[in-house]
Amino acid sequence: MSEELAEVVVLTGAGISAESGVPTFRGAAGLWRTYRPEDLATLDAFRRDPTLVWEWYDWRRGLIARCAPNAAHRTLAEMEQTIENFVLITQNVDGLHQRAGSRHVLELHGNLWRMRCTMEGIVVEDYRVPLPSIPPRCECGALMRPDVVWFGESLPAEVMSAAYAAVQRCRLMLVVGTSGVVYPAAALPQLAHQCGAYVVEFNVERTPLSLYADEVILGPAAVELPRWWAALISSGKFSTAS
Ligand code: BJW
Repeated sequence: MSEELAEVVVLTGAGISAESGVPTFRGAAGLWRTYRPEDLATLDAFRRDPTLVWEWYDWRRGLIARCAPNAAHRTLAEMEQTIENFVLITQNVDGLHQRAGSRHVLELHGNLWRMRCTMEGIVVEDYRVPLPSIPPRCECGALMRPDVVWFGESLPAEVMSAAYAAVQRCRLMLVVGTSGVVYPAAALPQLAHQCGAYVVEFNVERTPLSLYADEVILGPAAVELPRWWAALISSGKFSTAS
């Protein structure tokens, strides 16, 4: 592997799953056009109406269960196999990176295929669609909640510190399909830029993160990311035999 690619970090957002059929949050067809985040994606909302919140998550789980990973997810899985020091950080909760074959994924905002006991904190995986009863309850009788990070909640500390460490030492950062407005995830590309990494953004439009990008590649991630990776391999800068 060439020295330039010694440390590669990728940050993904909802846009990478758009061509799989998973709705993004913002933009014309985004979830937040139809649903208010304060009604569905905060702890207060859950305390007020856990049934409503779970119905929404159950609907999303059903939708995502019918979606398959696309060429961009598969490209990142291939990159993980090929690049020795490769770190994939995602804001997505859909699990499509893992279904594409990525083994090590730093999930900043959790995963909607897991639920957590509101009393004991026990986390369980649950792939049932639809859920047999809403809201689901733990064996201890307490309410379960989706194991995701809502607005106003802290991101998992260990995941966040692993992400910061990787970003600070990386030489190349790819930023794929995120609007770059949700913090602290949105601060990572700027940090990479400040630490001297080469930052490449993939999005269908420019974002606030474009300021920190050395290259902005406009177009659908499922087309542009595989194309970029194929060009890199064929440029000879990078050998898959390494
Ligand atoms: C394509 C494409 C294609 C389309 N190809 N591209 C600093 C400044 C301001 C505010 C804050 C701040 N620090 C913290 C805050 C508050 C808040 C925040 O950021 N608010 C802003 C929105 C104003 N942050 C938080 O509350 C976070 N917690 C926190 O900071 O804790 C610390 C703390 C705790 C207690 C007290 C005090 C401090 C938590 C944030 C949690 C976000 N949760 C969600 C929901 C997850 C669960 C679920 O899914 O239900 O995470 S919100 C939602 O946004 C989801 C996403 O992961 C996240 C980011 O969205 P993303 O991925 O960027 O998607 P979109 O839709 O926004 O963009 C899609 C992009 O794709 C677009 O650019 C398209 O153009 C592009 N695209 N098709 C390529 N085919």
